[in-house]
Amino acid sequence: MAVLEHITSQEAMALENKYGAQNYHPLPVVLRKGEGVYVWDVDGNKYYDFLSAYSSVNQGHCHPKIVQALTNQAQSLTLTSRAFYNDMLGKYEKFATDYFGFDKLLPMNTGAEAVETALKVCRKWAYEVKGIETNKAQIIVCENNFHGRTTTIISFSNDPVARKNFGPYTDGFIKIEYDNLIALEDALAQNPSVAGFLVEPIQGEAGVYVPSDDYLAKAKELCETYNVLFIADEVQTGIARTGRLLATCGNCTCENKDCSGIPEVKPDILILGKALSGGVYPVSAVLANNDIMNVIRPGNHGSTFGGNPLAAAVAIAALKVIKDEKLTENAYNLGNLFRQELNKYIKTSKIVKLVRGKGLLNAIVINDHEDSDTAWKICLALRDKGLLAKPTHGNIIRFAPPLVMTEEQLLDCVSIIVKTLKAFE
Ligand code: IF1
Repeated sequence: MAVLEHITSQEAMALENKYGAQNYHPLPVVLRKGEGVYVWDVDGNKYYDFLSAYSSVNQGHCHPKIVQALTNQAQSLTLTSRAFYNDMLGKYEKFATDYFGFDKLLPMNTGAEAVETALKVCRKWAYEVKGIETNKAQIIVCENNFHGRTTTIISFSNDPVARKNFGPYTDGFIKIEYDNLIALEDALAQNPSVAGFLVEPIQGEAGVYVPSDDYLAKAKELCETYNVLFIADEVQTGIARTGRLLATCGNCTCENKDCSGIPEVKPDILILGKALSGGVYPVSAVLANNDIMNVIRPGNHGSTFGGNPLAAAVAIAALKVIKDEKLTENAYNLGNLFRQELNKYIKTSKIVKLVRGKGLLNAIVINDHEDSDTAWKICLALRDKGLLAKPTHGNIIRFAPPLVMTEEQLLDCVSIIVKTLKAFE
């Protein structure tokens, strides 16, 4: 078989199974093409994408403006490394810092790298600005967090599958319950060497767990009281996904006046990834103001690819699409509609306990124990009806379509989902 020849689903899956490391358990569907809210498999079957590459493809698959920016830039300059200046990085840094309201941006590639960067910035700030004793800085994290796959990040995960047999682990993290302000205040009061609090505004991997309305704002206040940096990991929740430009909405510039009464929170350090490129290219970033970011000096941190001109061009285009197409507002409105429609069905459902989420980051909880395979079977049935979603934690199914969906398409999807679920009652 020639490597570039058209292959069947069975062949593609067999190749990955034989030659690829087995670090994933994908839903059996082999995709070949994507456009907007749709993807197609190798046999030409069309599906609604209800995962959006874990909230990366917020702008829709292969958005023509983002792809155009990619191809234009690819024809003039792709990579210089940071040994030299390039003519795109500064433009992107100005654009993105204006867009999100911070003084400075540090460009990286993947979400995990950006989280690592934020942890390093926070620790250096702790020693050089706050005055914590060398090597004693602690960072508070939450139980059931997901921040990526590096050795330091999995050191403070409590998912045994992600962590077991990857030790020795990195020190310096204190784990507290999510959505628990008393636990946060206790940890701050008991540990004078705390440098930062790292938190997901909505816990994605934990099953789209939305905290109480005042949690983030109150947590930020506590951080201010104790002179501790509030670090928001918005890799998944950021960039319009939750019906706000950022789930913390710090200095939010979206025009959405009704944010369900949730107070705005401005993180000290903001971590972005995924949809920063619309899923076209790996682009991540850490944003902070000068009083924090200026602790980073030449040689302290870097990346061969971080800040490359291709990434810069793609990210500018991806962020423009969010505003031009009012995707924040669309996520907000369609998210409300989605939960409202699903709740009509859930009232009388025996198989689904509840739907939760914000904007177009939602999940349903299947009324079954965590290690049953019902959610997996539902996802296979959804696939057969033309909609792709993936279970998380056994009995939870995440629903996160591209934000370019129309109301008509969303209602079509609700009807597919409800019909499928009814067959499992
Ligand atoms: C995988 C979940 C999503 C993230 C937050 C950092 C990162 C992620 C809040 C790291 C990445 C991904 C990675 C993906 C599964 C996935 C995920 F199910 F695990 F929770 F999105 F929902 N911070 N999340 O969610 O970003 O280094 O991957 O670019 O397969 O591991 P990355």
